[in-house]
Amino acid sequence: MESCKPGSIADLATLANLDGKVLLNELKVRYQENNIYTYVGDILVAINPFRPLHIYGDEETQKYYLEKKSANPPHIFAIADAAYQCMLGYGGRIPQNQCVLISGESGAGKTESTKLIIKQLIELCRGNTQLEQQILQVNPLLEAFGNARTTMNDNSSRFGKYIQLIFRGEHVDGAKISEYLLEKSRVVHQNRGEENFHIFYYMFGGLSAEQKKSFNLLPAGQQRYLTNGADCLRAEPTFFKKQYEELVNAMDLVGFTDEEEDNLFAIIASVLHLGNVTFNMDDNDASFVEDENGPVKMAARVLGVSGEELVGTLTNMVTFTRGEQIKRHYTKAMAEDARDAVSKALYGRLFGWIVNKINQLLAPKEQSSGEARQIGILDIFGFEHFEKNSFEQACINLANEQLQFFFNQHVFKMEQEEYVKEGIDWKEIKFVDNQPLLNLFLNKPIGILSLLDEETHFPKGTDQSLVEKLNTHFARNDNYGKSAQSKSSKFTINHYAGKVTYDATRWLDKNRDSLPPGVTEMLQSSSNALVKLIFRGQITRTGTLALQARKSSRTTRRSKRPPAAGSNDGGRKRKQTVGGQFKNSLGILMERMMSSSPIFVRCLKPNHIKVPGKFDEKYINDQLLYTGMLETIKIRREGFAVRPSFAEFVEKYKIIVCEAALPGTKENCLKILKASKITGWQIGKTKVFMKYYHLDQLSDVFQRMGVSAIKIQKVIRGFLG
Ligand code: AOV
Ligand code: MG
Repeated sequence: MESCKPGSIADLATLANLDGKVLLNELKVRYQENNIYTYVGDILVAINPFRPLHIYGDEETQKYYLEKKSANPPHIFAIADAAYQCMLGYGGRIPQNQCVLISGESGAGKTESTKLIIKQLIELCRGNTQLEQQILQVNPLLEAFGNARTTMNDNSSRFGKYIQLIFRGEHVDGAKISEYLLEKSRVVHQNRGEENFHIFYYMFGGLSAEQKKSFNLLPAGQQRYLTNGADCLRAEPTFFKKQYEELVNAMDLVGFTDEEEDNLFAIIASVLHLGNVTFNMDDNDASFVEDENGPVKMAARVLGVSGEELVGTLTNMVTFTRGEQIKRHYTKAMAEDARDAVSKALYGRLFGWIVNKINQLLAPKEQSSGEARQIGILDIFGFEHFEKNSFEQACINLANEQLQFFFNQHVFKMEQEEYVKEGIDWKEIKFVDNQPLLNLFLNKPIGILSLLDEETHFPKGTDQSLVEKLNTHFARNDNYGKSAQSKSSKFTINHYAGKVTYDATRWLDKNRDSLPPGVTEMLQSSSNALVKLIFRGQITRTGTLALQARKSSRTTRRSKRPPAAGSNDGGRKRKQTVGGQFKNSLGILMERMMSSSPIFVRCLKPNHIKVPGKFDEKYINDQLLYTGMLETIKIRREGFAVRPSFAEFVEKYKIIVCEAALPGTKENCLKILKASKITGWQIGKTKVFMKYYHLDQLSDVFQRMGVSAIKIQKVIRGFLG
């Protein structure tokens, strides 16, 4: 074990004296020397530098090219290299699908890490194909539509994504993106100091005067959807223009047509017009559009629908009672909700369509031969804790709980179970199990999401009655805290990464995510081909297009809000709730992860204020604590990262005892281990348990025996990863 000056240890699992202080100091010194990457055995820790570091150029690309991990300092490129080599089954290993799981709170550097991994993976393939260039453009494209400035991160991902790169042999053959829960509510409302999705600002920076005119766009400062979060708009026209140009370039490269791009910008423009539509009420509380020749007309024109029809669907609904047609007017608040629901649906479906389109354009070629392997990269929205936390934050934080759970399962649970099963001498390493948190959210029928669904479907359910139910059911749950005030819409959850107080206002609506009646039919008849397309079918979370049955405009439901299309028709199947869908997609994601070999990257955020050079010890220490870093280091130090079966071990190391044909038995393993003079290993019932550093030590033994270095590399690689 090493014991050198602080900051010199590339792998924390080799630390001689391990405690929280030593760990923190080690990371601090390294960070101050711009060494943002550190290993914990096979796990990479990355601390956000918040400044461009020149460590991702050609030189590094070459350095981390089919190398042994210990050959170079820790680096995100080494993770790409390891994933690539393991996927291909370098050195006689069994080729296996890989997934890189990147965790960390909002602004810690997950998305940047994802992009760097993809960049290096493409370098490793070296096919120089059009497909590779397309894949590199996917991230900037998605970020324009799916990222936004928040108080925690200037380029915050407002959706989760799992990118699968599909390989045939050494070359990439296609890519597939799965997206999780775009935060659509941001389109119509942003909290103080936050922005709408980047695309809105890029558009104002980049569209020509004629284009803006053709969409009848008012200046950005007069767009209600862009001005409700910030006191004034960020004035960075050159930056936005550059971003716009890059986006259009990316869309062209990936394969979007000019017509598709035009239609797409028309939809964005229509959302802005909708945002400017205002309502008033007559003496009977019936709403009407304030200026029928104003924004609503523009919205209708750009959307390719009739202005009258749009006004109608925003302000009233038509019901049939005993064959008679009855018009029911919305109140002002209901009309505003209807307007925002249409905007969110337009944007959300547009995003779904973009992902779907990318998947079509980058799909693996069907005629490809050979078996396909994958490397998946998971980049979700990081743990969030704002002043105000709503349904979106609850889902985001649940996803983070799930990922932490998976990490625990893999690093602590499964590994230690194997030690017990194999009967080796092992002292259990404890870890904080967050299963109770997952149960609190996911249990049926008494979990937050189930109770939310129940309340959503219950005719008399309200946000308030939901909170009351939660308070009753979880009164004795240590991870749940009800508000001290009675009749409060707030409650607190004690997440693995800290306490978050949520406000349940509008949760039922958000979970229902319904459109006012008539909207779908209206948009299906649009003269904009893209509007027509995205409302023709239901774009599902997995990016597939499933045709939706046409809904009747009949409605019998009594509600103060515009009733849900599809949830109002008695015998027909209920529309799945947002929470329910999210739960399903998390489940699918976990299955995918379980069936591949995981590689973990832990991103840490050095300070709250997003500045370079500031290592906030307390803040980092909190993150080290809640991610279980000390325990992780301990298990990597004391555990046995390399666990070949007897047969595998004998096959690879029999040269040490100078025998060409040797059966893979326990006795023969012991014979080789003793001959090699390495110490610290254990032998189980079916496997040899070795430390990761034994690989290098065995390599030295080979060297002493005069076996050529190349050959050693090949043999040793068999156990790496
Ligand atoms: P996140 O993905 O983890 O947050 P990002 O990857 O967007 O965080 O990183 C936030 C910002 O930190 C970036 O926009 C960069 O300015 C900076 N940054 C991160 N990594 C690096 C790096 N390796 N080198 C230089 N700058 C970096 V969120 O999406 O909000 O959870 O949901
Ligand atoms: Mg991100």
